[in-house]
Amino acid sequence: MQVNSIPTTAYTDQKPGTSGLRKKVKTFKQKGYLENFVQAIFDAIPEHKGTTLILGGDGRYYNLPAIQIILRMAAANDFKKVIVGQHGILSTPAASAIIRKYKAIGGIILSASHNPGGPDEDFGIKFNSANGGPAAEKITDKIYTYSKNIFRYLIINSDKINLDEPGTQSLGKMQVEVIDSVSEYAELMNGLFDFSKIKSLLDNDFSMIFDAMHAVTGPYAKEIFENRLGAAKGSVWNAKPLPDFGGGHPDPNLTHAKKLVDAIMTDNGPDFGAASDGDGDRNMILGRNCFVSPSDSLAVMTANADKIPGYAKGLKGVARSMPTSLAVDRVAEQLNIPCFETPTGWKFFGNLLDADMITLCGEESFGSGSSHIREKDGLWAILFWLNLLAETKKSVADIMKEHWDRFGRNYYTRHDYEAIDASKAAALIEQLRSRLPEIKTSEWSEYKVQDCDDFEYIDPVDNSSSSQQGIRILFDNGSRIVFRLSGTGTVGATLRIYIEKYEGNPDKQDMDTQIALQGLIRIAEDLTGIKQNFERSAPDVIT
Ligand code: VG1
Ligand code: CO
Repeated sequence: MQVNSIPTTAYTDQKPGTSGLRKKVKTFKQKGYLENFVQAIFDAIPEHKGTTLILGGDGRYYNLPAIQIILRMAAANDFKKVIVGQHGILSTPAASAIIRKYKAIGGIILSASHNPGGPDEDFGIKFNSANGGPAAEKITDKIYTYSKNIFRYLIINSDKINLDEPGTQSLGKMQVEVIDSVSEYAELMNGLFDFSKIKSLLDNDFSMIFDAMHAVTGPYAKEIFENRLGAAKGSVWNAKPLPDFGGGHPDPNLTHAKKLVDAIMTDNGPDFGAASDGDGDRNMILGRNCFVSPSDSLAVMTANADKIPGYAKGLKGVARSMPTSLAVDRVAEQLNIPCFETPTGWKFFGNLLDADMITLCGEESFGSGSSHIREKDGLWAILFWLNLLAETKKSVADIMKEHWDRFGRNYYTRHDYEAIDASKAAALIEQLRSRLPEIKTSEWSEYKVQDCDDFEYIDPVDNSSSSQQGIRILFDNGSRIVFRLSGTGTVGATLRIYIEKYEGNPDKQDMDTQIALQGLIRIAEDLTGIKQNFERSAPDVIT
C-alpha cells in the first residue's frame, strides 16, 4: 500500500477554541484544508501509532466525504484501528462514551454543533482525548501550531469504505470497524435511569414530543423513546438526520425550536417536550406551558439527583460555567457539596470529573451532563427529567414551582448580538475591561455594584490558569451581568450578554423574565452602547 506525502496548500487559520475548528463548508473543501488540520491532530499526538481512533459526525453536509478522507489518512498514519459510527453518524455524547468504552486514544467528531448545515453553511471538526472529552488547551495549542507550520500530510489511495453495515474491514494495514452506536448508547442510559418506571409513565396517558431537528439524535431518540420506553409512535419529530437539517438551525432554544415551543406552551399541550442540537449534546426541557431555563434545569437535577438510580449515592460536587446562573449554587449550599465556577466550554468540567470532584455539571447554553461521559449530553438530560417526572408523578411546572419556593428563583436571560463587526466587538470588550475600576463604584437606582472583574480561572486540578474569560458585574442584591464574545461563531463576532436577578419572595416569582430583568437589561445596554455603536434595535436571539 502506497503512502502519499502531499504538500499542504491550505492553512487553517482558526485557533481551536472550545469546539475545535468551525468554518464554512467552502473553506473546508479547499484542497488540503481538512487534511492539514487532521494531520496536525495526528502529529500533535505522536503516541497514536498502533492505537484506536473513534470517528463519526452529526450527519451534516460533507460528513461522509470527510470521513473517507480521514480514514485514508489514519491508515497512512499507522493507526491500528478506527471505529466509525454506522452511516458515519456519531452524536458527540455517543462518541465520548465510545472513546471511553474502547479505551481509544481519542476521537475525531465532525460537527459544527448547533450551526446550520449545507453546501453554503458550516462544517466543523474537533478532537477529543482519551478521557472522552474535548482536548485540553495544551493539545489544541499544539494542533494550532502544527497546522501553521505543516508542509505535508500522509494519505493512502483506496476505494470508498462501506459504512452502512456493522462489521470489520481492512484499509491497508489498518482495521475499520463500523459499529451501531445507537444500541451502545441506549445501554449506557439504561444503566443510569429507571427505564421501567419511565415506561410505565409513558404507558399511562403521559404525552411527550422530542424534536430531533433533523440532526444526529433522531435514530437514538426513536430507539430510546419510542422502541424501548414506549412513547407513542410519532413522538419523535424530525427524526431523520438530513445534511442541511431540513434548512433549519439545529439549535434547541425558544427561537429555533419554535414549532415545538408553540405545541407545548399551551394549556392543552403535551405533558413534556424536549429538543436537542446538531450533534446531540444540548437539550431544551419544556413542560405543558412551562419553559425550564437550562440554568434552572441544572439546579433542579442537582436538588433531585438522589431520586435517580445512577446518582442515588449522592453527588461529589457540581460545576457550572461562569455565565450560568447562580441557581445551582444555592442548591449545592443546602446539600453541602462543593460548587465550582469554570470558564465556558466542557473541557474545564473534564478535569473536575476525572478527579472525581464533581458528578453533575452544566452551562446556560442548553448543556448539562455528568460523570458518565466527558461531554454534555442532550438525551441524558431529557431522560433525567423523564425519570424525575416518573418518580415524583408531578408536572414540570409543579417541580419548578416547588423548586423556587424552596431555593428562590434566579430570573435569567441571555441576549445575543450576532455577526457584528469583529474588531468593534473586541474593542468593546477591551473598553469594558479598562472601565472596570469606574464600574466598580457605580450605582443605578436599586442596583449597586458590589464587585466586577474579568473572569480568571485557576484549575484546582492542575493549577493551569485561563484569563479574560468574560466581564462579570455582581450587584449587592445578587444580580449579575456578564459580557463575553462567542468562540464558536463563523461570521464576524457574537456578543453575549447574560443577565440574572435573584428573587426570594414566592409572590414575585411568576413574572415574565424579560420584564423582571428590564432594569438590568437597560444597564447592560447603557454600558455597551450596543444599540448606537452597532446599529441594532434588538438582540438577534433572546433565550
Ligand atoms: C457556545 C456556548 C458554550 C458551549 C459552546 C459549545 O460557546 O455558549 O456554553 O460550550 O457553544 O457548545 P460560545 O463560545 O459561542 O459562547 V456546542 O453545543 O458546540 O457543542
Ligand atoms: Co452541540
